[in-house]
Amino acid sequence: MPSILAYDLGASSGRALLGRLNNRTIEVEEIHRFGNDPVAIGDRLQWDILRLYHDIKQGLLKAKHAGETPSSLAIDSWAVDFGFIGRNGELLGNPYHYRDRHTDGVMERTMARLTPERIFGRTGIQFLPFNTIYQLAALKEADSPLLEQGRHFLMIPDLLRYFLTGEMFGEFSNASTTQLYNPILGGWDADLLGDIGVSPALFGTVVQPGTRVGQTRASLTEELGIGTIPVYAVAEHDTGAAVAAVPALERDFAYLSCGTWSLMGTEVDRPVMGELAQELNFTNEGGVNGTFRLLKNIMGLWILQETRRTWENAGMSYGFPELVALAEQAPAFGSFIDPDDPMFLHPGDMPSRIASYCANSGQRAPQTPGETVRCILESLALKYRYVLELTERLSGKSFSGLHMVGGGIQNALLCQWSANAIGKPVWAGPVEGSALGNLVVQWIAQGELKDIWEARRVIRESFPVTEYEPRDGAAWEAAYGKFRALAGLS
Ligand code: ADP
Ligand code: LRH
Repeated sequence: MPSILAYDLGASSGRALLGRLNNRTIEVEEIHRFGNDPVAIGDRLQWDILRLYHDIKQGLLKAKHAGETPSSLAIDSWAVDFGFIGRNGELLGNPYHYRDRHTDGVMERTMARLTPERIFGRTGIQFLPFNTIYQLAALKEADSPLLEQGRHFLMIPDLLRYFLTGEMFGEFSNASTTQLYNPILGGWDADLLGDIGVSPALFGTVVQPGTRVGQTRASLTEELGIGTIPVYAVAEHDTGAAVAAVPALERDFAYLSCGTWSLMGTEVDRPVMGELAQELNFTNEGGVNGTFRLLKNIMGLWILQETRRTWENAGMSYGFPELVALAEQAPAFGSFIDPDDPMFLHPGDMPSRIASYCANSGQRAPQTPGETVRCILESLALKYRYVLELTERLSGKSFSGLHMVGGGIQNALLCQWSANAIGKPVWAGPVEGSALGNLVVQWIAQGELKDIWEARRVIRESFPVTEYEPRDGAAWEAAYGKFRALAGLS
């Protein structure tokens, strides 16, 4: 059985997985893992896009050295970010990181001018300050040469795919995250683009997940000494890929894609675009098979990543397992933060920000690394409960437990505390949700798997799922009340 190749690029790291479908069992081999470190230059924070392309080529070389000739490949990545191609076919500038401060205040100004009803009513997408629409509006306000000289807008996976194939296509799941894609009209929203003064001519064809969109170009195959490989568009939004891989056997399931971000919600057949969805700031991101992800972003393990980086810069180096062990030894329910407070969005000294949050809310600030990490993880688990309750309210569904996928499930303490907080079981697995979702969409496109439900069954049979039963109900119930009051969550 030939192998296929999936590249999954998260905001903190990327990996290349070779997958093989053997008698309804998926076998995977991670052939390349690489850091994805953004680079700050002056006031700007940018992605090192050429390094990411270099690592994609490294994945192809490692496959070759392992004696593998993948019969197809696809890329998924984090959402919302993009680059422009100029009239000579070359990339103009380095793509900005969505945490760059050039969008500060832009969402508020754009909402005031266009009205939230118009933006949400045309897209069904939640208001996040870094959505592509506000990044483009920021470039417009700053009179960026990119908008004058750009000829084609490509999102990150589309851009890397363009480097590989020379072909330019957008993809539905990732396009939906821009807040410029209209799911009712089924295309880019030219009126919204007009509202922010950006030409719709920059935006090209959007294909559905599972479309073949070219093959590796001759210059690349010659450079690497490999054969030509067909290239697919999958659910190129990593969260879309992760949800495709949730090993749920029932239709109405709740998921938490747990990595740099925590994305929690449920899958729906049609976008939920009413007043309540807008008021609760839920989103309807495009998925596979015409489905939508009704979900909410939660700031996630980003806060822990930045905490770790802050300590590392100060000469204290901790691995994630070590931080989890310190948290476990610290006293329970010392202090809480609302992880989604905007003060935690941008890179920086998270331990100090947590201390300020606690001071401002009349709490004792965590004093030790263990107390700090415990505060982050308990607060996340409590926020999961809050968002799960909102998801039930909005969708009218009732969930018997929560599926968790992604790198964050290696943190067994977080999984257990999530179960405790929601008072329901957590089913954790698989870790490499996005890469697996990427693989199965390629197999569906090639007729190797029937549809997404067969894919989920095969994933369920191929990878272990760890069940965490809820514990300490009364203590977590009391903590939830305190957390909600502190965070002002009615
Ligand atoms: P992304 O794809 O968004 O870059 P991942 O899905 O790779 O993120 O998840 C990264 C997160 O997983 C880290 O922030 C960290 O909190 C957690 N993590 C990774 N490895 C471990 C580990 N061995 N123990 C506990 N947590 C871990
Ligand atoms: C997770 C993710 C998330 C987006 C964010 C920008 O990696 O794609 O779904 O909101 O990055």
